[in-house]
Amino acid sequence: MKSCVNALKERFTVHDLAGCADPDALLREIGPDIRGIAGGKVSAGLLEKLPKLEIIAVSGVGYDSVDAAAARARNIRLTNTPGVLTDAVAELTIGMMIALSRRIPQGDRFIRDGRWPGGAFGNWSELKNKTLGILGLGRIGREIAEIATALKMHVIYHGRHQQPGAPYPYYDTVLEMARASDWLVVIAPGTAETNKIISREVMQALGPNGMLVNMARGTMVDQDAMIEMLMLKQLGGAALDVFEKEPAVPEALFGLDNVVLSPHQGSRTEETRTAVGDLVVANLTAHFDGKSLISPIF
Ligand code: 8YV
Repeated sequence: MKSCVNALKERFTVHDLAGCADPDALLREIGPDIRGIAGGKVSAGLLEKLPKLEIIAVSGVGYDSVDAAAARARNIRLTNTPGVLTDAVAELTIGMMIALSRRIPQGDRFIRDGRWPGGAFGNWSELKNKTLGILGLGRIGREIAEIATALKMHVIYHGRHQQPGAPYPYYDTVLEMARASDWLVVIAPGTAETNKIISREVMQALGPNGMLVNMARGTMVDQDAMIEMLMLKQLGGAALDVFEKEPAVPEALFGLDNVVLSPHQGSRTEETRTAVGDLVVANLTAHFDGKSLISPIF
């Protein structure tokens, strides 16, 4: 975000590693002096080239792009941007659900392709009275639950722990929750623990009328099994904002009419990316001013 880079430049000497032609050459030159990172992918290999690194400020809520264990081992601080993107992601989630249940992108194509005069588009399904299983009742999950409740859906959830005071039935396993769900929204952190948590078995439990919505990380779904099941109509549909190896999206998905695709844009609004950038800058500034971090992971 331009406003974030400008704000950083006011206070720090900024180098654009992601946008430069020869990152290795730049790293050799400036790596030994770098004390902070704003956003980006941070591997253990990159960390080795940055001996003076003190802080990594991730521009998003998920920090799976950072080797957090390697950073922690060196006492490097890590921050993310919780809170400021909650509403944008929740809005898009509900938008993707309505788009899939009513086939909104497909209806748009139907008209553009001149197919309407040839016959009606068809009757689809609505969200009202359906059961929505939420995997991950964190900030975003709770916001989705509230909007879904207003849309007259019945919310249930699974996560690592039952949440005291949450007004929705809790399921001990994602499999049990999938059995009870018409819709399953994935909105938990992508970690080693949640890798492929949406397995073939879970999708079978969701079933031929079940709808899968992934707003978290592509790695959390068995993507090959999902594609096969969508093709065979063993899974009713999928609304996907994230994929296993972005920006590569399997072409097998392109021809499926029970799928809605989105290019990882949950938090991509001007308002939210500005707020995310502001929080990145605020964390870095706090650190180098010797003040408490605003949103530390550690
Ligand atoms: C970011 C996200 O765009 O916050 C997250 O976890 O997925 C998105 O908001 C992404 O992490 C890239 O920075």
